[in-house]
Amino acid sequence: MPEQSADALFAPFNLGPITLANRIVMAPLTRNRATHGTDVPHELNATYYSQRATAGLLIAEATQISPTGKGYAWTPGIYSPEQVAGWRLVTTAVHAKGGKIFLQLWHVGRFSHPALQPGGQLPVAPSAIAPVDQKTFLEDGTFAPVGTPRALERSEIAGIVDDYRTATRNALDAGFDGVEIHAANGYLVDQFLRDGANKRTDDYGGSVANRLRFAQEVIAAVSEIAGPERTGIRISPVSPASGLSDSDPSAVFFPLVDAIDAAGLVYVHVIEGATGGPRDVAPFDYHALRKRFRGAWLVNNGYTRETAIDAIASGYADLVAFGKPFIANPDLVERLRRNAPLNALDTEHLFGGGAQGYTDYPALESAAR
Ligand code: 8OZ
Repeated sequence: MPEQSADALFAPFNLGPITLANRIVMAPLTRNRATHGTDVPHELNATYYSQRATAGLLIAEATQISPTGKGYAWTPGIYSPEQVAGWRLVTTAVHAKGGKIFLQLWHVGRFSHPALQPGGQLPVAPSAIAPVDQKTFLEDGTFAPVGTPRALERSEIAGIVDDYRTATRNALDAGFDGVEIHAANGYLVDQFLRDGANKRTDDYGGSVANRLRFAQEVIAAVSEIAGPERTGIRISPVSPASGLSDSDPSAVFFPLVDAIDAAGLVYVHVIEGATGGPRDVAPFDYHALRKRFRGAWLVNNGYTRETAIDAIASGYADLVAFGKPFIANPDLVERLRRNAPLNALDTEHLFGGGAQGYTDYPALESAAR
């Protein structure tokens, strides 16, 4: 491939009302470094994100919209005034460096544990079906099986949709440029979509149209507050993440993307293959999916400099998200520009802890010393 086509990756992009400096996006990455006990973001988190502000867009890590939306120790929330103030530190630091940042809105559904839930209650889900052989980790640092959730009463669902609305308002108050609905990786929205996790007999389960209902209500609620032009969504059509199963992903995700298109969301963020794993885990026609959406197409999973350039230059994608490379390389954009070597990932300090393996990765100049 001629080197000049690399320019495609570094060209600005208009994402709704905001202009991104380049096509490189920092994927949302769970790091479990919020304040213990309150799930409030703090200065260290602001440093981490601002170090990476040269990304065209940062998508801040999955953030629970309510106490019941939590499934792991020390993940941040966006439902208390203290959390909003903590996130404001992050957005202010990123904006000071000229960056743009969205917040990923998260409800884990069944992927939780009573010890992480208010009042030690069971986690909630579309149906009382446990994920297969899944563990999470608790605030005492131990791992525990996620167990069987409680099926939501139909009358409870509108309250959760309302929590998305409130969380969106809070995210905007905190200074985010927009929000991403987390509909991927086996969490609550994904659980409603899949026939392996959703066995409801009311109008939220059964037919594809019914299984899409919750996602569509969340999309409507979030975009009512943020505007569709500041609302994106992340999906993972074939990822077996969190032990999720589904008999026919195309039957769900083609009409879902049609609904996202009709709602006018600004981007679809698609994880191709198994999240953080093999891209070829199951066949799926991503190009056909892409053709159904008129907005920006953001792709993710195992992209390299070469495959990212190709995805943009060929016109398949508008934006490419990088996960692990952004953890280890705060200046990933500059490294990709120069085709410079990347730092190795410190896998010991991914989840929880302090600055080590978080804000201490060297940028190019200091790496060269
Ligand atoms: C890794 C560990 C915990 C959570 C996801 C939010 O997969 C996550 C997550 C990833 O979307």
